[in-house]
Amino acid sequence: MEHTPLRVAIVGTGMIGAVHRRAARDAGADVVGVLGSSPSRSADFAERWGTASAYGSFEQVLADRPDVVQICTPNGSHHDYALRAIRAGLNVVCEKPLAITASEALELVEAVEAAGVVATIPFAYRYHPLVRELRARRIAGEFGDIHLVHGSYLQDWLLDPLASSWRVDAALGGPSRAFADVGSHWCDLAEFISGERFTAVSAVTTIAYPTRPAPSGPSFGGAGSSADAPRLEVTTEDTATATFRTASGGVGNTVISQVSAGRKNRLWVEVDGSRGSAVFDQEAPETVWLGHDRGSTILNRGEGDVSSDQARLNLVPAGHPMGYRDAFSAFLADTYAAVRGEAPDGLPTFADGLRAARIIDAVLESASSSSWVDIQED
Ligand code: INS
Repeated sequence: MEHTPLRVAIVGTGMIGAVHRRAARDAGADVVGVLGSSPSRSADFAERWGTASAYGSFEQVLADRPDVVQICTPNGSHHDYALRAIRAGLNVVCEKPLAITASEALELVEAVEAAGVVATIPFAYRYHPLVRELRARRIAGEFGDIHLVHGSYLQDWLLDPLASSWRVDAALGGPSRAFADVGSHWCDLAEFISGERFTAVSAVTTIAYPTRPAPSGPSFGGAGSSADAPRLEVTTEDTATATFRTASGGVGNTVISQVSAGRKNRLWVEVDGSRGSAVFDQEAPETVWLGHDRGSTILNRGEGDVSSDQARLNLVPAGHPMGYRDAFSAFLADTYAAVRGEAPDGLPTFADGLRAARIIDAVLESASSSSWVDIQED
């Protein structure tokens, strides 16, 4: 059915703001305005992105009454922007982490309930068709009882000791970096595919370099830095390893890093059960590995008995590669469907963002106390 396009405002013009803008258009929205870190940056991006409005302030965003506000600013500002938008009765998409503490994330969830708005978080990897295929097969019992969930999310952009950005500055990025930025994706995807719930964690974190150049450039975006820039003391982790207990008595394990040479977005989840195993690899999302009693097979997207959940997300015929951009726009399309009153299955909401914030808090607490920490439930 054709709908009148929803009016979307984008707050933040960095790398992820650009992803939101493109995906919003792919999902059929009208991107009506942009707020950057300064009026001139708003004007610059309004021209580049072809939006009608270049907002001078967040008040102007609220006054424009867009159908959805998409928040893509540094982590430390998410809570404030999201809360103001929710209290103004606007629907929100907010980047992860929702807030830099679990208690602030809980405040957002409560505000969403009070306001009755739609509020989602881009755990967009849930929208790869083969992720849905594995989830559907797990629900149908193909893998049996899940006793082990493991994998990693590895990047290398902070291997360079001169690399810096707001993400490295705890005042802007929050007390967790690698785990909040990409470990949160791993946990969400691992629980989504496996259906397991992590109940407690034992974590170790490390920092590769004690100082980095202080980030320069616009606080919403740029990764600028130089050798003679003032030094910033680094207090957030470059690596985290975490072992989890699962609700059904199994175990989970992940390795999270932003200092692993050659790794870009190596998000990888393996689920091992009593009847079979499965692997999803984000850098090769058109195939999954299946382990079974006869050995192993590679399943291509679109092949075999395609689940209805996979079929819904298969936008192009098998053999024409789909990927990150399609997953992101499918996530936004479901967000917009929810704004229109539908209830799409598997849509990541602020409740999932709170879940991630609680896991992040527990990881940091475990690492600093060298002990097992329970992950808070409702
Ligand atoms: C990654 C990736 C993730 C995003 C992270 C980023 O490169 O694009 O989807 O959430 O912030 O570091």
